Amino acid sequence: MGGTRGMLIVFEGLDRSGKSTQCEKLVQTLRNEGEKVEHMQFPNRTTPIGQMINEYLTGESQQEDHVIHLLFSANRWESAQAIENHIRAGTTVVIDRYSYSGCVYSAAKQNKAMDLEWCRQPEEGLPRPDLCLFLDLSSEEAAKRGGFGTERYEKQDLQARVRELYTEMRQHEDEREDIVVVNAGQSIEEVQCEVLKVVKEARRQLDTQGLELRHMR
Ligand code: ADP
Ligand code: FDM
Ligand code: MG
Repeated sequence: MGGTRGMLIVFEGLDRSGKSTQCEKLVQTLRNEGEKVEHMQFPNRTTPIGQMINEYLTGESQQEDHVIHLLFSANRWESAQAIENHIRAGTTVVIDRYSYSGCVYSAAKQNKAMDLEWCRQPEEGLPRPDLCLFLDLSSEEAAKRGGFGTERYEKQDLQARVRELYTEMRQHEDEREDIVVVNAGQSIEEVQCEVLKVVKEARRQLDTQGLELRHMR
């Protein structure tokens, strides 16, 4: 894979849909092909904001719903310039969760006016992924991969709403264009193979169109 700029590739999906597994594999595959690749994940729990998010997720602290939403977004903004710099320098950035998680998990709380549209606002201006691979798995199938952990959002009813909202989010024209649904119920190798095919096709399109890095709008 050549090209003048790096790609911005995001993995999304429910808990245990295989995001971390597939992120790792894609990063390795692309690196083996000689591509420069940066592997990131959100939340990035290493920054001061990320530590606040971590305490919230583990239940050590409480946050008002709007406040934690904005902290998750701020945690992406902290890395926005670094992401752009990598892409412009020809490094592909592969990210485990991004703005899509930011919107659907907050909107799933059903806190009055905090709908998808409200939740999306602070994301506007962030680097726009060239491709979002949505690893699609029912919450029942996900449950077979091990019980829920102890973090705040690992609850059946919330997960079910999150899955519906991921679908609803694809009504936004940019999201419809960027998100590719992959059946995450296949074997790890089959998912990996499909992911790679989709990534190569996106790379081809980007190269033929000479597309600049865009921003969320
Ligand atoms: P996520 O990051 O989306 O929460 P993980 O990649 O951590 O998901 O995977 C969750 C669990 O499911 C891990 O134990 C992993 O080994 C397993 N797993 C991942 N992909 C598959 C797959 N395609 N089929 C079966 N098990 C899988
Ligand atoms: N999450 C993640 C959000 O609620 N908003 C966000 O912006 C992001 C990036 O945090 F429950 C939620 C989604 C998930 C948790 O879990 C992070 P992992 O296991 O680190 O992906
Ligand atoms: Mg994970």
